[in-house]
Amino acid sequence: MTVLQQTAASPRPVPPPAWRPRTDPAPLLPDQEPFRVLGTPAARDADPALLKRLYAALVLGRRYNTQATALTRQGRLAVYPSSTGQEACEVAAGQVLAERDWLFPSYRDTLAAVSRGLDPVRALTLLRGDWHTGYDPREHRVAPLSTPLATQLPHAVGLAHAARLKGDDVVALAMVGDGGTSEGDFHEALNFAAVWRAPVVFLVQNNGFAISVPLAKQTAAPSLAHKGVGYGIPGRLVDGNDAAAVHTVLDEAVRRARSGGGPTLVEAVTYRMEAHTNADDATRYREADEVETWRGHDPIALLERALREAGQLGDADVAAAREAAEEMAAGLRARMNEEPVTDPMDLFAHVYARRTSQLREQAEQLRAELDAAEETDRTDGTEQTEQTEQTGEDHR
Ligand SMILES: Cc1ncc(C[n+]2csc(CCOP(=O)(O)OP(=O)(O)O)c2C)c(N)n1
Ligand SMILES: [Mg+2]
Repeated sequence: MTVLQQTAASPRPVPPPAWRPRTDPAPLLPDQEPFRVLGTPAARDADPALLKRLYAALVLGRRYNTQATALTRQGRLAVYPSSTGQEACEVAAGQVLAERDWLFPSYRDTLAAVSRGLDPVRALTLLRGDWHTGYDPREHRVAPLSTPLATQLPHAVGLAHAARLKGDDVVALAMVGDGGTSEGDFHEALNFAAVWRAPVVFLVQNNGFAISVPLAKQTAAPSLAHKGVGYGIPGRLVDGNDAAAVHTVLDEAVRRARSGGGPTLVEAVTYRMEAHTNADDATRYREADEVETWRGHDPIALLERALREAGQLGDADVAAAREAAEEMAAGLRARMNEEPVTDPMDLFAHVYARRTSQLREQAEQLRAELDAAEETDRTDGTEQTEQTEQTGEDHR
């Protein structure tokens, strides 16, 4: 019995015509296999200058990841969620947007923000635990690196929708992990984006894990790209380690959004090569063989091989990319080794436009404690000097 027959025979009111699907779901369905460019005939059509730019950015990005991880071991960085192995997604996301567009990264997407032009040290301020976001989001149009999962997605939709209402030509690209697609915010963001036809692109980096939870325990969906279909959003599946493919798919999605075509959900299939962060031990929940298999699908090696085979990259280019990466890493080390100047009172800055009574009270309490500590230091210092003068002792 169809719904119509059912309603005709029953005393229930006939639903309005809008119950019918308004969109043919077929074109929304993602391809069965992730889209690839490198090693396929599509590589012949790719712009060699773009591919070389992506290659240099990948080499730089990998070095950024290894350097930031080293800084956690040296106690210079509290935590670093590395994107090693995911650089193709990071770099493509960082470079595909126009200057007027907005990027909404998660905590793992520092590299995307840096690829978009953000200062590498400022990008790490939050992860060093020094200050709030660490950078002015308006400078490069990069929203704060979001630690609460998926909360950046409704923000991206709101910004994109507001921009369109104002007549501004702005696209928002929002990044989220596979685990983040189980969050309510993910679903709310997709629904609003679709209903409003907001100029937004969702990039899901499916890196196989949400900390220790593998994808198979996270979802029973055919793919994460399929999750768009229920909202009327087309899903695209792409090889997340193929920088040329990720850039192509994101570029198409950005163009579509810009021309009023609405949102796209892109799932990039990739792999988290390192532990979740430096605070995690991935050997407790996954096999070394799996990691080795993915090492054979390394985003830098894939692009380097394709470019070399096409005669578009030589030893000198590779050496230049590596040299630039070492230079960046040396600069990052030097600057991260400087002692940061912080004011504990900044804890209360930029939380609310107008401070709540509780926050005012807490700020006053902290101010009093800091003043008292300063006073103790000062009197201790004076007593120490007086003692030294009296006894002639020097406690160095
Ligand atoms: C709302 C919320 N719930 C839980 C957490 C704790 N948490 C931090 S990272 C993480 C896993 C996220 O996995 P995924 O979305 O796949 O991103 P990935 O770390 O793999 O990039 C969880 C559960 C959080 N940060 N925010
Ligand atoms: Mg993940």
